[in-house]
Amino acid sequence: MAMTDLLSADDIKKAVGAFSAAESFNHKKFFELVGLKKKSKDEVQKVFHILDKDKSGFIEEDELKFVLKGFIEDGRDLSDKETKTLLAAGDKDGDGKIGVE
Ligand SMILES: [Ca+2]
Repeated sequence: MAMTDLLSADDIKKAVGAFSAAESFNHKKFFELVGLKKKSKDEVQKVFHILDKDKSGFIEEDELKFVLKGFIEDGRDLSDKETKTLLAAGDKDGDGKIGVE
């Protein structure tokens, strides 16, 4: 399954483009722009599984860094600072990775 089967290619472009500047990434705004907020839990889980490249069931720090590339091929890499912020926001139990919940 490709990301564009779940989300509109236009929305993905818009969302990734909105955070093209360094240190500008805001995951809440990104999920809203990309249309994920309107998706069902099931669809959000499918997106999660696309981003979980090694199929570990978790999104680890090295997968988060390239999270925008998971949405669109020419998405930029997140900076280490952005990756850490995003990890902290999504990592509810503090184990250094993000689960599907
Ligand atoms: Ca993983």
